[in-house]
Amino acid sequence: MALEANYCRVWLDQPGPNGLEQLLCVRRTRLGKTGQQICVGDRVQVDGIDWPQGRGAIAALEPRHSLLERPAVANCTRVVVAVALDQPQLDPLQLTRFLLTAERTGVAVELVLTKADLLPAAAAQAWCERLQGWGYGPLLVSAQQGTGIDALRQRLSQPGIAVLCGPSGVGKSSLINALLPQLSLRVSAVSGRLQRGRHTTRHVELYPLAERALLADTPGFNRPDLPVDPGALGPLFPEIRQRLAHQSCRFSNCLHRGDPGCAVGSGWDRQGLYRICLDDALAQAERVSQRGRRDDPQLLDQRLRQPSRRRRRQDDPAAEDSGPINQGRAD
Ligand SMILES: Nc1nc2c(ncn2[C@@H]2O[C@H](COP(=O)(O)OP(=O)(O)OP(=O)(O)O)[C@@H](O)[C@H]2O)c(=O)[nH]1
Ligand SMILES: [Mg+2]
Ligand SMILES: [Zn+2]
Repeated sequence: MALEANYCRVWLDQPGPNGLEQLLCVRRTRLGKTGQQICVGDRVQVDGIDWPQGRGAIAALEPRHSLLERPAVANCTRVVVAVALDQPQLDPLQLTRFLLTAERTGVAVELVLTKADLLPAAAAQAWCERLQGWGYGPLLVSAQQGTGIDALRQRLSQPGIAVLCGPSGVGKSSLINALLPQLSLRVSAVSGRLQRGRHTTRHVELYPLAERALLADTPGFNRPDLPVDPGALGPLFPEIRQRLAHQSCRFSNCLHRGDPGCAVGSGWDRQGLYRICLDDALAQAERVSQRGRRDDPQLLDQRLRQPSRRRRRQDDPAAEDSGPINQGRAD
């Protein structure tokens, strides 16, 4: 359910004596040696249980069905990307990067537009229509006014693990508070000229929303990473998937840059955003291959497989804003 310093909080399949539902568990060193990292959402086996103290030890990690890399959540069945209509302003490039991360899991992706109370209804509706063109069915919500909360509850109450992710300050924790008022999670006002969030939520945590349905609150961050392989980018855009369902490009390694014989073609809304992401992914791949040529070429393959140092530091979302690499580009 949550990782707390050296402990994992584990929800039991069946309650223990006195109806105990959760245990605070240490990780067996064996898990560490095989290099297996436990994520929130993982199914684990627990032994050495001390029922009166509510303590135990994690002995084994079960295979995962899916993994959202950042924020790290295993076995999610639905990724809900939340962005605010205003405060902070909706940035289509940033939203696209969040959607790409969500699409990479292969599970259902949903889009929620928060703070609907801050825009006139017509402007909010215009965003909905634009995002429908991207292949999503956005849900308009306002945690402040209670709009859309019942519809959101319905979407998220199916068995499984839903993850709420998105930039800091868009109101993720506020939405969970609206769904589960008894929690009263900490929220804080956006600040500065750009109305940025303040990284209020610091850890991923799962909350039971309905029978067998869990919902994760996650720390917001501003710039999700792109896939390492530029060729993997296209299929993460529903618009490209849809076009390629009817026709294929002349070359199987086509990067859909409008070359002759490309079936994706032009004139779609996110074409410019796709090109920006593609150029970033190509530049990133070039940097990796240059480093690989300088050092041991065998490292290259490994580097492609390993999460970046930046990603490994994700437990500290505040560190995220420190480097020039994180200065978001305006769309
Ligand atoms: N006007 C308006 N403000 C909202 C709404 N939902 C949340 N807010 C405000 O937005 C600010 C940020 O909300 P949080 O819930 O802390 O945002 P978050 O996405 O959890 O942020 P991080 O934990 O930093 O990722 C708070 O001041 C909330 O009161 C809404 O529907 N309308
Ligand atoms: Mg929060
Ligand atoms: Zn193509």
